[in-house]
Amino acid sequence: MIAPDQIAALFAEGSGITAVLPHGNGNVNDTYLVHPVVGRSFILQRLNSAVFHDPAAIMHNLRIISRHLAARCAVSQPTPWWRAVEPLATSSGAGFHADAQGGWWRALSYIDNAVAFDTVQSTAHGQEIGLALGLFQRQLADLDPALLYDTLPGFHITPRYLAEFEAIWAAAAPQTTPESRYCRASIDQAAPRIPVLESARAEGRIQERIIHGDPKVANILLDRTSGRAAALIDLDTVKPGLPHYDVGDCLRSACNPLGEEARDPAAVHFDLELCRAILAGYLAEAGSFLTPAEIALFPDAAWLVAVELGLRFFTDHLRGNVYFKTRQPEQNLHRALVQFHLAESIAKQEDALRRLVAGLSPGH
Ligand code: GN1
Ligand code: MG
Repeated sequence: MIAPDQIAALFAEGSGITAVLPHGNGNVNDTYLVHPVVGRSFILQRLNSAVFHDPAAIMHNLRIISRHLAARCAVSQPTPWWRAVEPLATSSGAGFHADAQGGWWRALSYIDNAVAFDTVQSTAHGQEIGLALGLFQRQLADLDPALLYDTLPGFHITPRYLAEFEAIWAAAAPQTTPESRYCRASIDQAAPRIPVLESARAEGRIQERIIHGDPKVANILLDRTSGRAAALIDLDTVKPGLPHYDVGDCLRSACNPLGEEARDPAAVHFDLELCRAILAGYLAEAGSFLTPAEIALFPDAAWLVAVELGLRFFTDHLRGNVYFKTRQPEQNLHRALVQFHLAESIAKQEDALRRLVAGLSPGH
């Protein structure tokens, strides 16, 4: 594979490179932090071409989104810590670099003095996570969706993942391990409720807005000094969609204190107090544009996105790990177990979760 050091130089405006370090734990793209001899550090990424097929569309969206966020901040800077990621061109002005092996590379501004975690560290952290998501959605609420390409058609349409899973399951060798059986049983149990959001959309009860698509804890930066929300990163899936997929993804990630790679999946649980902090932070920003009917579906969204991600991991396991990066062959099965246990924990606490959401609804 082509060394990232060679590519880094193309974005470094003629400067030499001091270091190129692997950065973060993303499951899709390869990410590096680059320190040039002269100038600011930046992020270098090789896009996963098995996932993203149109790097020019991705870079186009990124330019539109970062320009819009910067314009919103110029009119009204929401907090002193809030910043936006910007795409960086190569020294010859290109948006991305295609290497000789078909890899696509791009560079992004590095938000310095900021930090992200894989799990929520405190209720204050939870509140900032929620606030960041609400702020991001609010700042993009007036961006014309027609300006954005759909970088990943079908992303976050849960019934589509169920259909894909069933097709792969039917073609796969019989699965007999207790882990696979638990996943299969979880899916069977979840199936009747899987259309919950898509039905609400079809009936006109909820509407599309511009969403982030991947607001997991690790994609939300905090200012190191103040601990306050600094930025959302990983903007490749920003596009029109149901805000519930954002809320659900954020909750399924942030209310799971043991994390996505929990050693013991059966111990995974959904933490209601973290959920309260996250939604309080989120609604402080997003409460201004969401309707009560939208908010009432947040409990369903948390459960649904855990199921959806479980389906995606389990399907990828059955397919031979072609989408999510893995370090061990059983890793996607393990990740699926974590999400299905999380969904089970959410379902068990459903009444309390509904009361919590009702109590936080603006105007309650
Ligand atoms: C992937 O790229 P990363 O690691 O932030 C995935 C998300 C999943 C997440 C689970 C484009 O996100 O949908 O929720 O893994 N991104 C894509 O960790 O599929
Ligand atoms: Mg990503």
